[in-house]
Amino acid sequence: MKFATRAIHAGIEPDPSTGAVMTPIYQTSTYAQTSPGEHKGYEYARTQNPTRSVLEKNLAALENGTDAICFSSGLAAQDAVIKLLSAGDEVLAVNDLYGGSYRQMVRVWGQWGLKSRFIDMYTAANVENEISPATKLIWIETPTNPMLNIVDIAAVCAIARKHGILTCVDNTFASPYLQNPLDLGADIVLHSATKYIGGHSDVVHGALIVKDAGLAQRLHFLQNACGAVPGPQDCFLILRGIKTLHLRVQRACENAAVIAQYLAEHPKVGKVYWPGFPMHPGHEIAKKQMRMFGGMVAFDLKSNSLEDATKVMSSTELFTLAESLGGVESLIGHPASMTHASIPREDRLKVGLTDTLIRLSVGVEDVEDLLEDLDNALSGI
Ligand code: P1T
Repeated sequence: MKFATRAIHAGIEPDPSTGAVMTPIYQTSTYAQTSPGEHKGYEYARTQNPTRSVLEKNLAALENGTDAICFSSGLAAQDAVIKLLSAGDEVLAVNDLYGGSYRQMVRVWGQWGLKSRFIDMYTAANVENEISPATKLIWIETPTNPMLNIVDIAAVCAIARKHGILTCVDNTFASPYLQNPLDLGADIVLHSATKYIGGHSDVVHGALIVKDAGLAQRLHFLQNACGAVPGPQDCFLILRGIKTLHLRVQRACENAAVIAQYLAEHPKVGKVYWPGFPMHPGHEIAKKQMRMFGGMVAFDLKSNSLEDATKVMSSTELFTLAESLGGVESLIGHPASMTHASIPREDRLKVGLTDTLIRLSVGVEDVEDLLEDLDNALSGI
């Protein structure tokens, strides 16, 4: 089955008890047993919920995996992956990533004796040089948040495999429609389904997808033992969002391409970050591993003035100033003070994340209106 068909049908059957075509919201915390241990496969809703089970089957199919394990947020999903490790182990993570992912690794897991090192992964060979005997997990995010750098998933995962190191790819910025890391050799795919997968900015949700039975079993255990599970209503909303994932992401990518080009030609705009530009250092790899180049664009102003950047971010009308991304509506954000404020300034600057960088999550509105909105905002500085 092709992607669009899988998005709508994979794992989804009419409800066995009523024939309901749309998966019902099983709003229950427990299930009746006929005698102790005799039940219909469902015992307690932290462990299993039918709405969640349908979503997990669907997500596994979208990432070409065998199992998906859903969580109450993307960061709860990350928390479960890191719990596969032990004190003294080391995570090698890409040096440009969501600020909350960094914060959890450093400020939470650091206290439990886990070391995280943030390295340049844009040349795969560099990863091999950085591996130490303690390295047990390689953490890839691609495209990265917010600089839109590209990591060669196949090359880095091949290196990791040679050294017996687990790999996790945060595929949030691409979505399963654009990129499927398990096919490229990754062990675990992570999504903040809050973003493109949900697609409507109305739910916080996370998921892990794997294709190894042992890994699936360990992650299912952690999901149940630690308990950061999503509620059935949230699972329903994510299932509903997925039905249009391919249409939404396709349009967001088309709009982002037009906007990136417009920004690159604007006299007041400095550097524009978007992997679809042929001169982007990761362009060839992006072409190889992604279906399109994504709906995220970041840029600096030529003036590098915080006052100007603030004015632009405060004066758009269709682009709402807000954290998050991947919804149908366009958002504008200031990584230095919002999504990446928990990363030390000197580390942000090392990867080019300036105090004035502006990030766009391009939605699926009419691109002419989006261009006019940006044009109005830029003409005010
Ligand atoms: O917010 P949550 O569902 O817990 O997901 C965290 C997360 C994980 N990975 C990536 C790449 C992310 O971008 C995020 C969340 N990011 C934002 C809220 C943001 O505006 O960048």
